[in-house]
Amino acid sequence: MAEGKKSEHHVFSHDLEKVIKELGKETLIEHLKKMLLIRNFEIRAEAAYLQGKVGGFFHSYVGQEAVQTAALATMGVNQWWITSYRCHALALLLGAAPNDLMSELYGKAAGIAMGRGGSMHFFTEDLLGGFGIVGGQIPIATGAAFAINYKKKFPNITDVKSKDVAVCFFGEGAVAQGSFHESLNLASLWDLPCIYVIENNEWGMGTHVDRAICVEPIAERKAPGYAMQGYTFDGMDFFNCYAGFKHVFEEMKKDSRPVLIEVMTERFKGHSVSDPGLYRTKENLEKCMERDPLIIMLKTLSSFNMIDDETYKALDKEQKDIVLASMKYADECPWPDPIHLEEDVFAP
Ligand SMILES: Cc1ncc(C[n+]2csc(CCOP(=O)(O)OP(=O)(O)O)c2C)c(N)n1
Repeated sequence: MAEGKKSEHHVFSHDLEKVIKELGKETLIEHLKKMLLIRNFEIRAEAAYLQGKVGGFFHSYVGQEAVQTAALATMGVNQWWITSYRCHALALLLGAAPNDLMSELYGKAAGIAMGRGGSMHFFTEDLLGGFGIVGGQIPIATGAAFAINYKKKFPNITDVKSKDVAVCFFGEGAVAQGSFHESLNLASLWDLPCIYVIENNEWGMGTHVDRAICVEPIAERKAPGYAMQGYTFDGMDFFNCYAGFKHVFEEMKKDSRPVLIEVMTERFKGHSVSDPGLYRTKENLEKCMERDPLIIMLKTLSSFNMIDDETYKALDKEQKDIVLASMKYADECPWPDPIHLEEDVFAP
């Protein structure tokens, strides 16, 4: 990257003791359990893929667990949520049952999309979907934020839910798309309560961010161009993300101004299950894994005497068992009847 195009990130500064005190041991353990569920789900579903039980695409969220867990911990389920094809974690966090999600991956009738959507198309009542088109979810989140304001203006409209914000996750690869820039322009122009979250894991398939995006830090430098606030969070640290999302959420409830956040994170796996990641050195990956979000969470909670290694292992096993049970469930589920194949298809 040419000189001047890259400058230092200013990571949101947080008060760890304040976050620990605010959430308390019980709630923090619940969030740790969610991160462990995501990790176990991803690892075992990928193993099932390699055994030929799962078809289609498969993009793992391993390494990025702290980001969406912290966002949900701050804003709660009742917002509009939307993300890319890397969508398993968000569905789990929004309360989808592991059995239903695993069955979807297995292509079974009991799947959350009746086995017709697969890995990239998880959804719930509040999750507007996983999206396969890079940047495709950004205008949809912008529209959801528009609906939030519209409902406030016309409260008698009964078929639109009341929410505070729309939260849109996408990779740094999507920042080069026109849909990103058009959405930010409209969101700023119309004061739409949308939180745009760039999950910068440095790689868009095999392309490094330095070869794809013209300036860094992305949010800090691009947001002012749309008269928006831009932030950088440490995506490996649940506590930093929690404090950052909380700040943004509280500000947005006051002024309804959109916000752009760049979360610095790492994916520990290839882009998808079929990517051996040959563009990345083993040393680089090992270095990134030293900042595993689960280990950071464990170490932090241990330093506040909230957990010990034995308890952590027991929690991990508990979540692993939930996932193993979901695999057994999916295995035993019937296949969908082909007669349903064309149902719910809205394209003309
Ligand atoms: C419009 C469009 N162009 C290209 C692709 C192929 N593609 C799929 S994922 C991807 C990389 C996206 O990387 P990033 O946005 O950083 O997200 P990440 O996979 O790292 O989460 C590309 C180019 C696509 N799906 N959609």
